[in-house]
Amino acid sequence: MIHPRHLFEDRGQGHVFRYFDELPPAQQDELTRQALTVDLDEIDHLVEILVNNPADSGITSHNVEPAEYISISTREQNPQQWQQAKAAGEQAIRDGRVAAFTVAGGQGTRLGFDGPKGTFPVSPVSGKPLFQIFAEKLAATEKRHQCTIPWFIMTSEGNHDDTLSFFQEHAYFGLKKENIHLFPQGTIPAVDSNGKILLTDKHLIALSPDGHGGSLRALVRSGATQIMKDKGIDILSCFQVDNPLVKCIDPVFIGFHLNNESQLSSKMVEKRSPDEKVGMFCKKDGSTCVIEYSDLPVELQHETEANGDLRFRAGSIAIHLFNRELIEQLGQAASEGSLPFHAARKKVPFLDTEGRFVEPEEANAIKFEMFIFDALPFADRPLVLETLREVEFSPVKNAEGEDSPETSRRDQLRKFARWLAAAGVEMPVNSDGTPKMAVEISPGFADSKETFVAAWKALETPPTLKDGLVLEA
Ligand code: UD2
Repeated sequence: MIHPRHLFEDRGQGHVFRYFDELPPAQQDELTRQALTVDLDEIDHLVEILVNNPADSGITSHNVEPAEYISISTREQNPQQWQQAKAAGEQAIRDGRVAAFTVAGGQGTRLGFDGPKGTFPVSPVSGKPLFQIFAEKLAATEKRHQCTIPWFIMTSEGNHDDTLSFFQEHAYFGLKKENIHLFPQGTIPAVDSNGKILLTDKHLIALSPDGHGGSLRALVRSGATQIMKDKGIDILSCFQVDNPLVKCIDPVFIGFHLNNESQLSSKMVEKRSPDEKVGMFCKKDGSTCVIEYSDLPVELQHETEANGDLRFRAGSIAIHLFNRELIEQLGQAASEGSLPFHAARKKVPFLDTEGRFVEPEEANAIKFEMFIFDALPFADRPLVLETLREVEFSPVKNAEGEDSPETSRRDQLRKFARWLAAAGVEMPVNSDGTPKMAVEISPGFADSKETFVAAWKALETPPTLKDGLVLEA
């Protein structure tokens, strides 16, 4: 076999092995192992199209319009359609056709939390971590529908071991270990502005996760799609690790997906302002897609309709249903028709030509990432369903301000207060709608307003509401 050193030299990337001869054998092995993971054809291609000849996004007011979506208002106008969707979704869940998938490979730098983000304590009273909230929601669905929901979790090289240990230490939060599948996503080297692969040490390539879009490749490579196939699972319910309000498995959404014979369905909420940093569902050259906030011209983001609503208001909350076949098709590494890469300029510490370690003050490198929503233009009959932000979206992204632990805690408490109110228990609230007492409802007790009302009414002696109460199964 040709040593990767020669392959790198042939592609003008021989500097990666500059220190090879002086390295101890273990470090030579490590560098060789890393080098073997690098697809040099792919790097050449990305450098050519994203570094040497970057094209602009090509997005103008002439080729982009808002995507169509099923408005939440149709739930009142056509309740039968929504009930029928729910029944169809529940049937698919009972038939064992659905698995869950969490993308949890991100580095979580904005939150400033040291550890995998899924281990972040997020529930408002008991401080349960995000992973536990999801596990309890999945367990509740399994119990209700007498089914098994395999759970796939994509980690990254940087957090895989810590994530696995966390699940082991907590006995998989009561789920069956054999139904939880953790696998790391792929990596890709960062390059400098001349397209040269960066080193972070004499024996280490500057590798970073290949974006949440890397999940499609990782699902195929890890054998997850094969497991799904063997179990007769054809729908994957995908969500991000940062949002405790997510309905991990939503029968209504699944029903709409099935009834529409969609290969890929997504949820949206109305953007809270033109500047909110979420991607928007659009149609570009006739295909449904998500355009990131940084790529849609600002004037389009501010456009309003006659009634004052934002024209591009369909914000992506990164909740999708994928048909297994679409993942199998798009997850073939570096195939024609696989997801495109995006380039981002970032600060990446590196080893300079003199072998000195440099921590740059300015962006010095280009990282390549795929985005999962770029599968939309490849999907047959994509569907976008509206949901309510207060019901389903309050992520933990930033240490402070919007989308922070504080706002997520507030939104969880408000949601629980609304469930209590629906059961006839009014909680005193502050002027901003936040309850004066912190009461938490665990997913094992109830995981929706309807199930809460039923569970509360079934209690022989309902507990007295007090600050710090946690309702458990
Ligand atoms: C994402 C979306 C944004 C909006 C928002 C909603 C992109 C580019 N933007 O913004 O449009 O939908 O979410 O919350 O997606 N992850 C990986 N591997 C990676 C990178 C990320 O698994 O290589 C995971 C990460 O663990 C997290 C999710 O993907 O669960 C989102 O990552 P992010 O926080 O970087 O995305 P954000 O908030 O910029």
